[in-house]
Amino acid sequence: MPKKDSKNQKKSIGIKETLAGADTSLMEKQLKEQIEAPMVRLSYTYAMDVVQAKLKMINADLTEQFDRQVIRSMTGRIKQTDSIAKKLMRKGREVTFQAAVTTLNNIAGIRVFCDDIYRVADYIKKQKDITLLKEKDYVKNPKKSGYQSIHLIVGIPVTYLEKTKEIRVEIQIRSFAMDYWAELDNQMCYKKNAGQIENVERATKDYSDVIAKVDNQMLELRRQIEKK
Ligand code: 0O2
Repeated sequence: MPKKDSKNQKKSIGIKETLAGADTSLMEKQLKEQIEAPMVRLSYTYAMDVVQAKLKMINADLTEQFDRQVIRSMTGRIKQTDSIAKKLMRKGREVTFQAAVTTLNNIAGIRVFCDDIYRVADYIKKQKDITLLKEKDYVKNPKKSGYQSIHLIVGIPVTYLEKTKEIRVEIQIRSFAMDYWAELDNQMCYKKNAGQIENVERATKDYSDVIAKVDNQMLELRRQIEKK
């Protein structure tokens, strides 16, 4: 059975298998050396810290307004080199540092968990000290897999040795239920053959629709309570 989209091909693509003829181990080695260089990592960490600090301020603001924690929690990570290499290959790019930093939007990534995802997304977009570079609404337009989240790619200026670069950070905004779904979907992609079990694939897509429906109903309930 064909895989549902490129995300599902993740584990099946081996770095060495895909770049036939190219000196893949040398490319991987160079990518690793450059992407894991202390200043590069520090730049991504810094950009991520700035965004997380901003999100904490947004949450404080929303908490004051709505008398509850609107952002329930958040996590951040820098994408592992191995995962960067695989993603570059999935996108048909060269496995180089240059290709990674110019084409990948989520080397630095933050996940925000909340029920009122549009309110949080709108708040982030209103911030004058954060540049919004790209927005993807996978809630209004879920992926073929059933994946749902709002993605905001923001740019953070980072200055080092008098040179300023814009570092991109991907903010994924989703409910806990959507996150539970995404994790399950990921596990399905990574587990050998799991994606080929037809009922598993259909069930995950169906559950994503159920989750969206329940998320909306709960939020509607929340709004009614807040109006009182
Ligand atoms: P990981 O393991 O999370 O790091 P683009 O921004 O358009 O250049 P990109 O980044 O491929 O290209 O865009 P896309 O499709 O929006 O995917 C970005 C991230 O969203 C992915 O990062 C996943 O975290 C998540 N995602 C997208 N589609 C799916 C899906 O079908 N299932 C699950 N579980 N997550 C998904 P990475 O780097 O692919 O993976």
